[in-house]
Amino acid sequence: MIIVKIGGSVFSDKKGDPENFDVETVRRIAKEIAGFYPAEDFIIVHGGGSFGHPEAKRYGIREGLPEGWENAHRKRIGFTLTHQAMLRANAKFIEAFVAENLPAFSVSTSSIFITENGDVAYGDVEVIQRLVDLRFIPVLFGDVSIDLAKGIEILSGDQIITYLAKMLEPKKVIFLMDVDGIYDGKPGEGKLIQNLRLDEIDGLFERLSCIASGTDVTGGICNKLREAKKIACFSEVWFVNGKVPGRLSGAIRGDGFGTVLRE
Ligand code: ATP
Ligand code: IP8
Repeated sequence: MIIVKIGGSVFSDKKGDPENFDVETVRRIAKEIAGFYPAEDFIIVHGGGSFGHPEAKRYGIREGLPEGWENAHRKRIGFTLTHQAMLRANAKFIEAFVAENLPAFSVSTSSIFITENGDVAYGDVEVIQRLVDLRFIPVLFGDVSIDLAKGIEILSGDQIITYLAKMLEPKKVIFLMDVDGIYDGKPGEGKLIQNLRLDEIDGLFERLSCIASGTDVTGGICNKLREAKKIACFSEVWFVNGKVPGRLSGAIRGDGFGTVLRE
């Protein structure tokens, strides 16, 4: 089993118009996956990109559910609208995969996961495992979540993958990004790290100014690396450029260009 995270930066321009979707890139990613399916099982998780993030920010979903009817009511509406935006992104993914003759099946993240401060506290992976057993390709997504501590939260696609990797032990997790892999500085300034060992990650946190060993890192590449550090205990982790044709196939085969993180 291979889990592929399609980052928001790959399928949309996060700084562009709301709900922009790069259908050509997603069709090409689906085509690359079709080259390995059904010999290989896949689970897809996609990020929020220009769909979930603007709504989540507008309504301050990460602040949780406040006291007082009026404020809480506005947040409930925002919670619903953020989820609907993600459902629209997800529908576009399913359409693109089905157009490449892949049995992609939408699994609504917020219906099977409950978080505690953004990390998965409960997850029902039975449906996902059975879909895979039946040769479907489950497609999950970063989403809103019911949260045990804050009432409501955002569950990032990267956090979902950590939980799935722990429960399902895939042989590989592949993060598709809009850069060639993990750099030891800002992309464009730093050097691409092609081979990364688990015991080198804490040093990288410091170099990238993420807060030391990981508990307080926020967003972006730091959050991705924090999750990757956990995933690497269960599976090989690849970071490759999803915008460049062939890079995903290379990571699936194991001879790709990008960053590979091993224990
Ligand atoms: P999302 O989490 O919304 O789905 P994503 O998976 O595409 O998005 P981001 O959180 O946007 O990923 O993180 C990837 C971005 O991190 C890249 O676009 C890159 O520009 C930026 N970045 C910053 N520092 C680094 C670094 N040292 N190595 C690699 N990428 C970096
Ligand atoms: O882009 C965020 O998921 P991510 C999902 O994987 C929402 O972090 C709803 C903003």
